[in-house]
Amino acid sequence: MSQTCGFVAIVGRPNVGKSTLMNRILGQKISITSRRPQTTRHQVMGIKTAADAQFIYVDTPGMHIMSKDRNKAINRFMNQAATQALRDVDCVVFIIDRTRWTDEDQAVLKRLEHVNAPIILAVNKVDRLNDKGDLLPWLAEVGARREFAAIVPISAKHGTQVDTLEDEVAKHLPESVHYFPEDQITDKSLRFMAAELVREKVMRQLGDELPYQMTVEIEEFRETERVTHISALILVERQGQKVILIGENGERIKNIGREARLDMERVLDTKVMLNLWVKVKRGWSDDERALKSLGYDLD
Ligand SMILES: Nc1nc2c(ncn2[C@@H]2O[C@H](COP(=O)(O)OP(=O)(O)OP(=O)(O)O)[C@@H](O)[C@H]2O)c(=O)[nH]1
Ligand SMILES: [Mg+2]
Repeated sequence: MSQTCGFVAIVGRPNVGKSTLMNRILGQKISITSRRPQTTRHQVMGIKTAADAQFIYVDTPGMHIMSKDRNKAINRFMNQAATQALRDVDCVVFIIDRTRWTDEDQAVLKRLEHVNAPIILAVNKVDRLNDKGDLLPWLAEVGARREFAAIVPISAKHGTQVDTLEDEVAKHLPESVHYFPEDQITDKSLRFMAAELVREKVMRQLGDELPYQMTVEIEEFRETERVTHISALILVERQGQKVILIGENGERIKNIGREARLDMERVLDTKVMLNLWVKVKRGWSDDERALKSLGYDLD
């Protein structure tokens, strides 16, 4: 009996639904999502083993065009992480948002020029298409921009046609033994996932007040028989951001903590005691050494 196994990069500009798609395929939250662009910062693997096929999906940070003031180390790191995922993959899923086509989509397409692996175009968020009649002409138009192995309209959020997309991906998995045990679903540690869940709640609860100048560091992760004790430090760039994050009478940070804890309990399948701290660390997002110590490793 022959087995297949391969790497599948999920790429696209920020906010098109890459992480939502990966979670949908895996059937659980592996990668954090939010309404704001640039939610994902690291490559995150989602591993799905179905009978003889093992799919190793790699969710990536949205590829973005860096404007001058945002040409910070953290942005370089994110673009690099996205580009690296394209090396040696067996298949690429390129996601766009409905019939919108921006300069950033164009830039992603350009980066795919040198990729030899088959590229499947996923036209996402079709549940939000106002006029379904726009779809067919658009598929023809976008399909002329390069050769795609397939074009599949999907809704990652609602699961529409995601199985069709998976079937298309399956065609490109090479014959190979499986790289991961059947029950492994990600390459990330529980510690990493705990930090990401805190970051997700911050991204979701704050409006535009908080730019992308926030990161989370886990200071303690201690599992006892019945409870997991987690202390997380939220690093921001400025005092004003700290004030916003804490909120009036600490209400906001309390909400963030409660939501993060509930998600953690689901992922860890234990009770969680979560402590959150907020600290100002000026310049962390543009300091390569600080980034490295926070787990963002530029090479
Ligand atoms: N209506 C609708 N919304 C979607 C769909 N897929 C994703 N979204 C929403 O789009 C937003 C962005 O989704 P993400 O999965 O975080 O997007 P991403 O491409 O991973 O974004 P970055 O990590 O920032 O590059 C979230 O609010 C999702 O709920 C979809 O099929 N339909
Ligand atoms: Mg993402």
